[in-house]
Amino acid sequence: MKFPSEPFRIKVVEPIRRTTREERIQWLRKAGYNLFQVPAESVYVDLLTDSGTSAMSDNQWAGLMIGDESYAGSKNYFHFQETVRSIFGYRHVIPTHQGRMAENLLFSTVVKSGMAVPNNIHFDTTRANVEHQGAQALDLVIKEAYDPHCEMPFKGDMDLVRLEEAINRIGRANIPLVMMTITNNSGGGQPVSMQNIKRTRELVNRYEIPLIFDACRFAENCFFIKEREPGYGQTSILDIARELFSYGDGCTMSAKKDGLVNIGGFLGLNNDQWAQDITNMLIMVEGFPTYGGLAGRDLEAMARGLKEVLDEEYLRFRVSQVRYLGEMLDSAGVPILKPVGGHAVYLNAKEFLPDIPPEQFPAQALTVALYREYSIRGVEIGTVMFGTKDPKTGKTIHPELEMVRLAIPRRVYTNMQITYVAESIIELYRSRESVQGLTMTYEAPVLRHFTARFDELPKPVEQSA
Ligand code: P70
Repeated sequence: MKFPSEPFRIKVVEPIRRTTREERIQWLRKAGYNLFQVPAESVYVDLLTDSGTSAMSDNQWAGLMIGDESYAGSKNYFHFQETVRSIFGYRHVIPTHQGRMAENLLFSTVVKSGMAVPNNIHFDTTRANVEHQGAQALDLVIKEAYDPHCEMPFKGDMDLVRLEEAINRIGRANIPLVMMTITNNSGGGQPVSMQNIKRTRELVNRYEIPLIFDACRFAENCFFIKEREPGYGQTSILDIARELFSYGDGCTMSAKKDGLVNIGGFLGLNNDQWAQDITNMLIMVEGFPTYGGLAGRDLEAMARGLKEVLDEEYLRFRVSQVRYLGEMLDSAGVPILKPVGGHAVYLNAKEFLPDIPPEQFPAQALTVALYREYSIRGVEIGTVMFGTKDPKTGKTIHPELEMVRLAIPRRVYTNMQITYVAESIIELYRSRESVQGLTMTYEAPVLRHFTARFDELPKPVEQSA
């Protein structure tokens, strides 16, 4: 079946409300046209993120009830540790409350000012955490990743020529580690192939540089390997994951994605010295090493979620649901990034709103219109999130892609709700000249997208009138 139906049934429901357009206009004004600032209750279909928004299974909820809240040596930690070791294979398993704490602990321990960290593409918090150490975050994905029309199966692959060139230019001593984000979120949720991972390993081995995975969406990446990479069609997702992680020295993980939990993360590491230094830091800023900023029950839910996410039937539904949305939009001519990624559909705002120049934040304008007209919340992945300033001229340097990401929470929305999203966006596309550009009125020095404020500019017709 091309689009398999849901491999679960609904046991508990959470009502969602449809607000009026008038109400949403008011919320937008109050929020400074930033969707991070509107109350979630005013949203009908919330595709802001797939992070922490999953529905847990009955098995996970049952796990919460056997939470062992002992300060030290909770049984749930041991279950969690054993689960992580059996999938990821790393010796040291350090729990954190979410992904960015794993990043912060790792980078503050091994990254020093003046160094550089290559990645296929850093996501927002990863980039911010590298730069916070005074280091440079290098994005070295293959160039095809920036072409929204190129339908390669593994558009998240690292460009090995550019990686080697960067190592030679910057010097091995200034590259404490190489990261690999699976799947590549900023590039459209695109997977990385096993072959590319293997080759990256061989390359960094020659320079004795550790390879660390940003593993948030590892199960979706493994599913794509099974589906698309020759030789893996008969391999289980677990075995694919084991092979994949065997090429690395560790990982940072936000379990809020493929851990199927609402909060949680961890660091997996083989390096004893790094693990020791990080554990000492963990005790100071996060918690004792057998809970790391989480409750025992959270560790249990995470252990169970990490096993459930490997279920192939679940993954097939998951990836197909996202593809279902993508294909409906694509066949109606709505410009999206192709191929469709694992966790989200990315609208190509440059083509959706060709009359709104990058200085007027077309992707942000599109998120505003989607919410105002249809009560759907997406997130801007464009100039607001990744624009940088030229230090000499102060002018904004725009990223290559201006996108609106529609991230699908796991096991949350039915295909009928996804159909509603597709039909709404198709309708908006047909009346796209009504969408207004924006001007930014406030920005924070780092991670500005969370708190930035905007005003709407007059519509182009009004301008020329
Ligand atoms: C997302 C969230 C988090 C993330 C990630 C990768 C590849 C690390 C992290 C940090 C962030 C977000 C973005 C827009 C709206 C809401 C939330 N990604 N690495 O949705 O993990 O959040 O647990 O600290 O994607 O993609 P954590």
